[in-house]
Amino acid sequence: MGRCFLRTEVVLLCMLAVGFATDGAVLAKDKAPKIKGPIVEVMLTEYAIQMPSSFKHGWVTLRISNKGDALHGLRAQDSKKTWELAPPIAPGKTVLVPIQLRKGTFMVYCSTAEHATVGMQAVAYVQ
Ligand SMILES: [Cu+2]
Repeated sequence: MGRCFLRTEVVLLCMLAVGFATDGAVLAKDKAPKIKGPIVEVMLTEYAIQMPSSFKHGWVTLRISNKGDALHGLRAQDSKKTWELAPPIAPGKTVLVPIQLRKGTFMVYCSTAEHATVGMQAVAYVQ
């Protein structure tokens, strides 16, 4: 049932796979996004990610807002896989991303340039 794409980088994006499973991945602007489960606010700035650190497994909808002045994207990874949660989002824009969380520990980080190395990363614990 999982669909996988091999991106140009080292990103292996597997929808409906173990860990973060995305429902239709990132939503097109012209489509009304499906909201599943509780909405979780994720705020991206230079250079930090503000979001809760612990989650309950199951569906949540990430409301990812770029409150900064640069492009920021969002990826998650565990020891085996990387998931593209949102491609680079323009400053001032917000996207809704429904995802199904599985139990585990995930590193969440910005996919733009070297932002992760200067602080745009967080850890998400899913129980
Ligand atoms: Cu960034």
